[in-house]
Amino acid sequence: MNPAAKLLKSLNSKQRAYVNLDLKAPKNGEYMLVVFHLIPGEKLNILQAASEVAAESSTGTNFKVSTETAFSRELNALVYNVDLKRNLIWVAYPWRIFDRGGNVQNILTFVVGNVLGMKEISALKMLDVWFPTEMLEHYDGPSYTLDDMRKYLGVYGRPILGTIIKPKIGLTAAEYAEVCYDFWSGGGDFVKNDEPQANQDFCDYEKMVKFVKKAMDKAVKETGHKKVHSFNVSASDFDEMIRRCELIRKTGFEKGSYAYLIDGITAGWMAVQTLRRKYPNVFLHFHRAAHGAFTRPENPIGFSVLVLSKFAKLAGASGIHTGTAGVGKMKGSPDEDITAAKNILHLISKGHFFEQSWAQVPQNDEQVLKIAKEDYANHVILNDDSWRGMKKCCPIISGGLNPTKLKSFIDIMGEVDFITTMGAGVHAHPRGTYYGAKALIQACEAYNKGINIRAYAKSHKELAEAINFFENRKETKALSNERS
Ligand code: CAP
Ligand code: MG
Repeated sequence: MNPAAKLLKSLNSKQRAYVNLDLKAPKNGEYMLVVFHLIPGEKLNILQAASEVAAESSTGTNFKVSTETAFSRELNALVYNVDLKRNLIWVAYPWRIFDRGGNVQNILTFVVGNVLGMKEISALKMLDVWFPTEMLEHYDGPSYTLDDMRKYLGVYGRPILGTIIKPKIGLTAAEYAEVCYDFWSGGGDFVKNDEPQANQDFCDYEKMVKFVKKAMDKAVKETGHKKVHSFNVSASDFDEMIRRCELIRKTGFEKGSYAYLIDGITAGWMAVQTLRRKYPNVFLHFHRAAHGAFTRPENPIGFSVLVLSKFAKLAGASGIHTGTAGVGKMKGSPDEDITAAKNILHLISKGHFFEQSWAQVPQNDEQVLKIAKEDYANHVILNDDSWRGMKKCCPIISGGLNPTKLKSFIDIMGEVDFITTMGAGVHAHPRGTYYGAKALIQACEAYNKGINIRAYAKSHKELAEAINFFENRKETKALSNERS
């Protein structure tokens, strides 16, 4: 028997309606499942606090109300397991309580809304969430993916190598585009606006877009390689966000050469889903600025990087920043960041507590798979996995990285299917952005050839300078303008 069962007697009648430690088959497809770390507040025991969380995050409030009905009680979230030693609770949410039409914002308002502010808890952090196959088909999931970007760029077998233009803000539109050109001509694939870049008076948005196009055209012509720019379209309201998207689209960027970046937490989930639905053929880049308030390991109240990343995938992000597992400048760990990265990348992957299958056709549904196999008329279905499951969501690895750290991260990640963006790691190179890009490319070449970067640096000057600077903090001679 569940050791928490002895606490059942301590529940009042309202609380009892939100607990079922004998719930049969929580994975029967009816429920979205959640694990919280919970420390009770207000002298409650963990089961009392857990039932209050289940109530407030589904149908209830702090007292049993006379207006509830037999049907409304069917919609109660249910605490179905408790780990007294680790202060963990498992809650099953009948997912029919959520707004129809694939609305992610609504789910979050339920499960990490009021409950984070309740007096009945002193710690409440959502550590993992599990979506049943039956629920997945109601949510968009990613449309334009890293695979599409790879095809456009012709880049395989290595990470997409990117930068963020620095200083974070303060360059004019022309200066901004110059730095883009330097990075792309140095061999980089992908440039992003920084998360606060918008339409500041010293860097007019329209001019920035136009100059970036010129810089991209020049770099593509000179290098013979396609390039991508991720434009921050976060704005004061949806009309302005769409205006920026349309402006980019109408400046002549070909499909695949631009992405839309959204500050998903400060701009909000409606903005994320609006972009996913209006522009399914554009890479949707979810920047997670402000996520630390919820996800930092030392924060007792909030949710994990894994939970944020899974909801971003459900909402249709093509990629989301998942952290550098502590290799870079931000707080993080392999357990947090790599778990999140792998979980959104693969069709089936382990989380902290659940194994998530993003398949929409249950793997054992032979009948459907047989029909699909025989469905020659629509062979395209078999080539496009989206009918079978949610497409991959790309981990975007950024924050304090530089060429000397690339291998350390890849070794922890164990694979190269991600985008990495390095800001200072490129623009702080002693000889500037162009050489910083070259050093990044060389570090990746060294990795792919299985050569230690110090050995590789013996015949690659830009990498040697990067190692000197970033590892030994040895400033080399003043910036030289001539390009070797
Ligand atoms: C990185 C960055 C990114 C962070 C976000 C910055 O710049 O542009 O926004 O990576 O963190 O502004 O810090 P640097 P995360 O490369 O110069 O650090 O990816 O963890 O969400
Ligand atoms: Mg940034």
